[in-house]
Formats: sequence, C-alpha cells, structure tokens
Amino acid sequence: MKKAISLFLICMLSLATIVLPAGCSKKDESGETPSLAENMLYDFEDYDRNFQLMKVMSYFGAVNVNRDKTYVRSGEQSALLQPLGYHSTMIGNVFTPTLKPESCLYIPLSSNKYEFDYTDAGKLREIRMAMYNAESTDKNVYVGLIFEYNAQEVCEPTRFTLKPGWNDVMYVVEHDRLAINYDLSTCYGIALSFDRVKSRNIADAPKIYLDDIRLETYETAVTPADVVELDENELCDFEKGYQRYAVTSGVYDKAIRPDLEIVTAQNGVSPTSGHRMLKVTLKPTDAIDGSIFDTIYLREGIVRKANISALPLSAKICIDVYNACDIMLDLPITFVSMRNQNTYAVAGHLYAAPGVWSTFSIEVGEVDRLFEGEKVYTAYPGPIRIEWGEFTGDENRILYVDNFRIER
Ligand SMILES: [Ca+2]
Repeated sequence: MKKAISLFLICMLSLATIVLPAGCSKKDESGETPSLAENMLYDFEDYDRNFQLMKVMSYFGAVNVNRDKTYVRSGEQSALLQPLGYHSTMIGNVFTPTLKPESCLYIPLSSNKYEFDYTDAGKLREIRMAMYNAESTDKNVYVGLIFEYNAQEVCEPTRFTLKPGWNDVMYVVEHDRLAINYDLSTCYGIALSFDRVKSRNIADAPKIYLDDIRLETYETAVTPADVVELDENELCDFEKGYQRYAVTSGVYDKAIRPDLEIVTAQNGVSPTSGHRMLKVTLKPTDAIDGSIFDTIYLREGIVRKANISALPLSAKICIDVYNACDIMLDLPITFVSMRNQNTYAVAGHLYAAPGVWSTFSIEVGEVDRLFEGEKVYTAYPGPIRIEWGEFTGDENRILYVDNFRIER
C-alpha cells in the first residue's frame, strides 16, 4: 500500500513538473519566452555599495554590518537587522490625512552611482535572499515591492516565516496580478518589514541577519495578461485566483495592517455566494491617539472593469459582511471618486450585529448624489471602502466579506 501511495505521489509530482513550466511560461512583447539570468543585488561586502544605498525608514530599528561568519552566507559580511517597528508612543496625537511611510528596510532596485537598474518589475522573476533568525522562536518577515517612491504604500506584503537558523526567502513576482494595480515598469525597491516589538529599546529587538539578495531576471520584460474577469453583476466574489489582489488595506499604523486571506467555510460561517470569502483579521492598537479610521477597499482596477457608468441609476451596489466578534461594529462604507484627486464620500454605516451576515446596499444614483457634481462617481469610479475605528485590547477582530456585487 505504501508503495502504491509513493508511486502515486511520484506520478503526481512528475505531472506537476510537466504541467507547471507550460502554465508558468511567460511571453515578452515579441511573443518569445525570455531567457533568465541570476544577478547579485546586494552581497553586503562593500559598505557604500550596499549599506549606504539601503534606506532604513522611520522607526524600523537598526541595521549594522556583521562580520561573525556564523551569520554570513557568502564572503566576509552580512547585515544585522534589529527591527523594532512603530510603537504607539511614537505616533503622537496629530492625525495627518496622508499615510505614513512604511516602517521598513527599503532596498532600492537601482543606483546611478553603481550603475545598476532593476526597476522594471516585468523583468523580475524572483527575489531570493538568505536570512538567519538568531532567536529561539519563529519570526515573520514581510516582503513587498515599492511602486510609490516614498513608500507610503508597499504592495501587498507577503509573509514568510523565518525558522531559527538559516532560511532561504524566495519571493516570486506575480506579474499578472501586480499589473491589476501597478505600473510594472517602475518598481523602486523591495521592502522588508517585521512584526513590531512594542518597545523602543534596541536590546528588545530580534536579531535577523540578511545576506545575498539575488534577483532572477528575464532578459526582456514579460507582458502581463489581463486577468480581471467579472461575471455578470459581479464586482468581486473571491472565487477567482486574482481576487486575492482585488482588496487591500489602508492602515494609518502599518504595524496593525489586517491579515487578508481568502478562505472557504469555517467556524460556522459560510460564504454568501460560491465557496470562498475574504477573511479580514483586524489587529488592536497599543493606544488610541484620537479617532482614527482604517480601511480595506476594493481596488480601482477592479471597480473600473465593472462598467458602472452603463448601469441604470436604480441598480444597487451591495456588500455582505459577517461580524465574527461578540459586539456590534459600526463600519462606515465610503466611495472614492478618481476625479479631483481621489475625493471620497461616506455612503452610510453598516451596523454589523455579531454572529450574522449583514448587507450594505446603495443605489448607483445615490452614490453620485453623495458627491457634489454630476456623475462624479459613476464616470470616475474608484475604490469602495469598508472602514472601522481603531481599537485597543488583546483580541483581534474578525470579519468575513463576500460578494461585492450589482443588483438590479
Ligand atoms: Ca464568494
């Protein structure tokens, strides 16, 4: 029996190896599959060429040269990272409407002085780095790409778990999905961020060593496929693979960015449509510094596809939200118009009772009336946001979201 199973596994594996390259083969503009090369981006041997180029963003923590060979993957040196992250006492009482830059280690993909330029993300296939976790417990690292120069937003960071000792972190660039929301030709850098330590004392920071950041690159940029396909009346039902990238978060304090995950029925909660829904895990803040609302939102690239301007004004935009907390939640729903520098309007409040699905719905014509001026939303449709006020305590709050849709 054991043999049968292992034979079965071997068959499955060989099938996978046959099928995968075909499924993953990328085409460039000429329709050819571009050839691959491996490049060392940072080996941390040259202080100016490596440490001086990296930007240690606000409140990240410390970055230093390491020469202890235990923590060096190749050569004589690596980087010692001691990430702290934001602490609530650093936030201050003044709320500015602009998002703060990510508290990250910003690793630029280009340098005039050292004459390298890997900023065309269409040419990046994979980012690899060696990381040594010198702590006795697992640590998370979040790897994202920076398409906005000041790093106020880092594209949906991917979490990797670092086991104690050496880890090889491999971040695969998903061109088709990134292209829904970003211009791939201008990617400023790689962002590394970590869970916050809730202390400003560097002695409390974990020790993580970083070495050998390599880029696997295509010779020519791949052409991303347009993967956004909406069924009739669909805005986002979370059934399709690309829809993991359809919703993202806008959080003032990046350390409490919610976890977003597409899941099937769980904990007695079933999707309102299809087999999948979005699970949103909201994180508490250390201290409330004024009334701050954070948000998740259906992105403009998706809403634009839905051809909202062609809908009758009586058609409704609907969203289902399940509140898995034990208290009522007040969730403002806002719409963003892409005209006039992204103005937004509050469409109403979804008062979500605990333990049930609640539906928010609003007529398309009513959304236009929220803005001053004719068709400011339907002609310039932008993100649809679900907001919540920051909260304190030890407990995460869980929401499920499903079936952003049109009803007529
Ligand atoms: Ca669904």
